[in-house]
Amino acid sequence: MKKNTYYITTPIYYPSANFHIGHCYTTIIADSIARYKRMQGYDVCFQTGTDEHGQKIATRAKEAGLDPKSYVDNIVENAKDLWKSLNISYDKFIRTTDKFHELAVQKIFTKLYEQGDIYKGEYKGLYCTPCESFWTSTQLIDGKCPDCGREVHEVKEEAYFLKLSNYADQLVKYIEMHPDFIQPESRKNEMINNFIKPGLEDLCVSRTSFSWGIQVPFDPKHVVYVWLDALTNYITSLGYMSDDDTEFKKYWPADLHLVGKEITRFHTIVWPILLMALDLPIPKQVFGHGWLVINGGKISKSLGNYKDPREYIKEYGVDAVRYFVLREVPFGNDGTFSEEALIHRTNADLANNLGNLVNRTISMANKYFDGQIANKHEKESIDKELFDAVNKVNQIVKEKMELLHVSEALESIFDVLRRSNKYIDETTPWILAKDESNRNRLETVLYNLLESIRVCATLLAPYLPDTSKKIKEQLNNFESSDNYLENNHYQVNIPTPLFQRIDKKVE
Ligand code: ME8
Repeated sequence: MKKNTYYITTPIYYPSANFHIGHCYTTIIADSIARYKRMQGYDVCFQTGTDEHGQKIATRAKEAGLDPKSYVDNIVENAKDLWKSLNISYDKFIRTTDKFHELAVQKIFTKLYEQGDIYKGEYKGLYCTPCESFWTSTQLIDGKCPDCGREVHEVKEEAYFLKLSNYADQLVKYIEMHPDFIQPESRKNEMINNFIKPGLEDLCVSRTSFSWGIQVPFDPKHVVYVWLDALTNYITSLGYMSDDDTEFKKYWPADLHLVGKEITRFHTIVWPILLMALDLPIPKQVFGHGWLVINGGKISKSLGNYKDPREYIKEYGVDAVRYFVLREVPFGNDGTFSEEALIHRTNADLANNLGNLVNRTISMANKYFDGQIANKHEKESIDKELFDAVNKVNQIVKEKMELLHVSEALESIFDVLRRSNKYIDETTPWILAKDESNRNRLETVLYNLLESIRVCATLLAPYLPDTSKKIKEQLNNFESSDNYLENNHYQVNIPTPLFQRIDKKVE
């Protein structure tokens, strides 16, 4: 049977400096969604990558005394290592310096030129180099770039333009007919009211003032504007405009482009218009999430106000970092990253709630039954609430994940863990253990707890893959049903703590 496909992407990040926790944020969320969809049986293509051309990279490379390609090679290697240490399960990693991408971009540019969607003119205007964005004077805020607040400078050059204006009506119609296309809702209104309705100016899509980019094939003093180069990554990686477009036919249109809010504009205006001009289907959804901020400000490569995320992984464990990022910020909003908050979350949820539950239950199974537990079916009414919680949670997770409410999906699993800890307090196994006549009830109680832990571990796999695996190893049970089973059987291992409590004070 043919499986349903699911194509999910992160932005392709600028390798202008090593990545920070903000890049990890998007990538970890995308990874959890990709893993969740795989668990649901989808044929998933999860793509990330790097956006390597443009003036900003060229300048950085020069400052570092390297040619641009060697400069980005180092950063890409570092990024791949970071993704490995975060257990990011991407299927594809595209670099815009990949030859197949460069060739496809040239073909796309030529096609759009030949059919009249791209034309030659003169560009006079304002440019923000860090954002690689053009602005009109009315779009500036206090004379500065409205995205990053930095200086813009005037540029004047012969350039090619993409006729965005030709497609504005079609775009508005598309957005109105497809309410899920731009999410969350607030961003959709912002796009329509602030950008599309006031009128779309044609977009400058080539530059002549620097050479680190993809050459316009029929006019080689021009390089393709970095955003046109970058956006098309989502289709070139699948073989669009190449000899083998099997994957393109299989996975396109994308199900989800996950992006930060500041680049929603490119993904919901420029990108669909490019696709309309190419006569290709529009992605099903663009989700523009909020930012992780540090001390009230955006974490920024150019401000350098951050630590290498691997330091947190080394100190607190990969799943502590994944959990924090997934759980702390309601998806769509901004959230604050701090080491203190990371420690707090790890202690409260991972060490106390999850870790203690697993440790206490497996210890008791060993202590009272040499680790061998079967269901003795000696139920009591007090069990009902736990059963209900365990049997409902997969449905809750499913509903939350369909809305991309990842934080709430995780919360619902942790509610069951909390409920299970409460069940230990209610059933007091250590008191049951004192009386031989309670033996079957005691075994039933431990069985119920092991089933709850197993179901939660199964559901946690997309978010905390290492921890999920460790729990299943400790349970010595890899049954993947996400419901309470009546006749499972356990021969548990000796428990080892999943998370250590962290007592460190952060300055
Ligand atoms: O914009 N909080 O690359 P970029 C949350 N190359 N997410 C953050 C973040 C933060 N503090 N900082 C960065 C580009 N991100 C282009 C993209 S796509 C065709 C081209 C994440 O390196 C977030 O996803 O500046 C944001 O959109 C992206 O990194 C920007 O990465």
